[in-house]
Amino acid sequence: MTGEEIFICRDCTTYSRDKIKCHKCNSPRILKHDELLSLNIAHIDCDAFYASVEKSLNPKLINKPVIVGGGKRGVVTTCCYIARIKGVKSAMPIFKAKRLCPEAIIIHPKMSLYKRISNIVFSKFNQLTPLVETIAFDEAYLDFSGTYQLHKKAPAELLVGLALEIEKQLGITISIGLSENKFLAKLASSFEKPRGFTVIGKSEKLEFIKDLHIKNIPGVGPSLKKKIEKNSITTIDDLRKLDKNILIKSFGNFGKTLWNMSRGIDERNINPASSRKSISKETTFEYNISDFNKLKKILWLLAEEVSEILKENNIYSKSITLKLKRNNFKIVTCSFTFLEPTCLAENIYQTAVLLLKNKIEMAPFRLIGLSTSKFLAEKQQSFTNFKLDSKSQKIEKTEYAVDKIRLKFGKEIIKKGRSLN
Ligand code: TTP
Ligand code: MG
Repeated sequence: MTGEEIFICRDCTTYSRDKIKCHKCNSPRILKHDELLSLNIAHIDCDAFYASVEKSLNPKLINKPVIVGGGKRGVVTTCCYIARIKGVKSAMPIFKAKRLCPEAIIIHPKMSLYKRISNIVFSKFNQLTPLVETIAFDEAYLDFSGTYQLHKKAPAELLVGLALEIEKQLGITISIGLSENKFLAKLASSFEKPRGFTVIGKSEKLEFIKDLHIKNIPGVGPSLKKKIEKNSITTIDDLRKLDKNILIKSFGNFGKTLWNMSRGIDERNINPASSRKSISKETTFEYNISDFNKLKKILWLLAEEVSEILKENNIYSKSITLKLKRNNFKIVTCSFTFLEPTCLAENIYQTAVLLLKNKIEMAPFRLIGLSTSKFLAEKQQSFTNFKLDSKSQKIEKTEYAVDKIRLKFGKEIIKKGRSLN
């Protein structure tokens, strides 16, 4: 190692004087590294996410093996680390999991609950940096470049505080990887799960990656893996020995990426979904349409598509715009600002119908489009004071229940009457 080692206590966030125990709280959980103050890219993944949420809501489950899954497909969606010790894994048939861990408590997934907790976790990410790239419900990249000016704290210190806050408020744990790019940060976060915090600095990155299998490189899927392995290349170190031009000749543009990654170089930026200005969907008709009910049906399909993208990206929209192209090719638009930001198809649809109603006398139309904009990464209320009126609650509950079923059985399994001909 080079430079001076920095120590941060992971239990009280103090800059410790001692690398073995915190001088303030005596905790042995000391984060230490000589590049701790200069690394900006973090990857965060919640530990056994669905199972941890279940445990956080039912203290009786805390020391028990918990499996989330079951249902028609009968597989393990995820399980806690106690069940993992017994060999239970995601995607394993439940009957097999029960054989390995007969005492396991099996819980059916509650997607809307996990989604809400995920929203709270992401709102905490967004308080630290605007550059948050959502990868999954429980996983994101965070870019802390430039945040020192805002917080007067190094990313490592902010991240230690974040992990403690999430544990205290939500009763779940996260694992953190901190490095100079996405590839290394992601490897780091998986290194000492659960409740891990791994730092990969410039000085040790080659040592860290050299023995890893090439499948750890982002973009190396099963078929590319086979192709690379044909040349007796299995580890990242094997790959690093290959000439750049040979890699480019064999793998095109991705050859350059492979050359870079094998040296721990990753040029990908962090892409926050909320930097998108708008999410739009539109349909051009074969024949012009004047019929209000027909147009409403199409609006519902568009609202569902837009809503799906919002939900996938964990974002809420404050504004909606209806676009109509008239018979004479002139485009008419009208917008509405929601009182409460939304990602629900039902809310988007109902508002779009009102907008359409105001413009229906301009029919026939050749095209209809829906666009949402002014995004927020959260719903503006905290989880605890989250109170919708009972009708809105019912809409939200129903929609998330439908999403959950579609996630499991495919989109076609449930269709609203209004979308059918
Ligand atoms: P993961 O982050 O892959 O898994 P995890 O959080 O349960 O465990 P860990 O990160 O500690 O290894 O996935 C996040 C959630 O996504 C998980 O809790 C359940 C869900 N999930 C599925 O629905 N299907 C799957 O195949 C997997 C792996 C996860
Ligand atoms: Mg996870």
